[in-house]
Amino acid sequence: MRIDLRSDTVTTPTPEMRKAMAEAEVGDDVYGEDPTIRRLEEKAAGLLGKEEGVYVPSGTMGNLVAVMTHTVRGNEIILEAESHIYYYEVGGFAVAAQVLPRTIAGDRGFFTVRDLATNLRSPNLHFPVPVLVCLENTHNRAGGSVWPQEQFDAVAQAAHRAGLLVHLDGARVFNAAVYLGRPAAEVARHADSVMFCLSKGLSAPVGSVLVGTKDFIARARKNRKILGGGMRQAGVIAAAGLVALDTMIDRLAEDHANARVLAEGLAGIEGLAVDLGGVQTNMVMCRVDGLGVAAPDFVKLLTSQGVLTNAVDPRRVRLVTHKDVSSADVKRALALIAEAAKEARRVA
Ligand code: TLP
Repeated sequence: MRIDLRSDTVTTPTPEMRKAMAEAEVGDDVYGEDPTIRRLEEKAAGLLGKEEGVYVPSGTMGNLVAVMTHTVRGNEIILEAESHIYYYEVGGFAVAAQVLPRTIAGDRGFFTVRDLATNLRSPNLHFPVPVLVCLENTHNRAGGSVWPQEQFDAVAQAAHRAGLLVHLDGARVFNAAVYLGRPAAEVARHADSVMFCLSKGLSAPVGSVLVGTKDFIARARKNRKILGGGMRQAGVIAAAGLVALDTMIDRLAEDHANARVLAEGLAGIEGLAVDLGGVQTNMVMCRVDGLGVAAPDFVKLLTSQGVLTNAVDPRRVRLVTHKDVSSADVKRALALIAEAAKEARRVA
């Protein structure tokens, strides 16, 4: 049996989710008549401490709707240079929202109040108007790192003082909350809007929720419609999202514990290197250059052994734990990876 460590997006719905999906009460959500979606949106808003929510098909659409709703054409948005919105969302902010990015190089995905201040140019005829700061927690390309809460709050408050709004790409905000031992509402307290995914560690098959003020969500609904995200009787999938929020948040701690074991095991394999201090949630970034092979080649070798991973750049492989990877799978994966590393070193 293969062990799929490519992403927590590969998780499959639980039996309880499938049952809830089969029995979901539905209606036409474009008319606001799907009771299951309405329940999901309310619950999501409550958990994040915001007024309202809107269900969207994907995290990418949730982030894009947020950017479209907070900005007008020609505005500037400020993002960390390796952020998902900037790096992995096909430049949707430029295509659909027609805004310009200003990127800040972060440390483990985070930047400081000072970094923000340096990047906020004083108003000038020549400059686009900055209106939005996007933060990511946990930070994907930094390896699932969690913003220190004081730093997150300080940056968000500094953005507000400068008259900017704050959007949180909280695809994995519940992983951050579990790591910090705080409610997600507290983690996201200073964000004006938050997008989080039901379809990652929480294991629902589809969907994300964007939350914010009542007025923001009303405008976001229109932008979701523009993007074709009005999904009619989507209560059948939202039902799984409700089960995810009821049953899958606390168990993320298991994924974090498995990631820690995985990271420590990898760090002990000759030719591999892991920054153990950076492993906080369910991801491990593993440097493979010590093997003398490029990350995509090592990924191919691992795949042939039944261990699925992703290369995130020429030197790093990402491994993600989730509910369909047990602690026994982690042990087995480590043994297979150790063999593959030996083989890679032999041929290099
Ligand atoms: N991330 C995926 C890939 O796109 C890289 C993954 O496997 O990790 N924000 C963050 C921080 C994300 O990690 C992702 C997905 C998204 C947004 C987009 O979510 P979806 O895939 O639902 O569009």
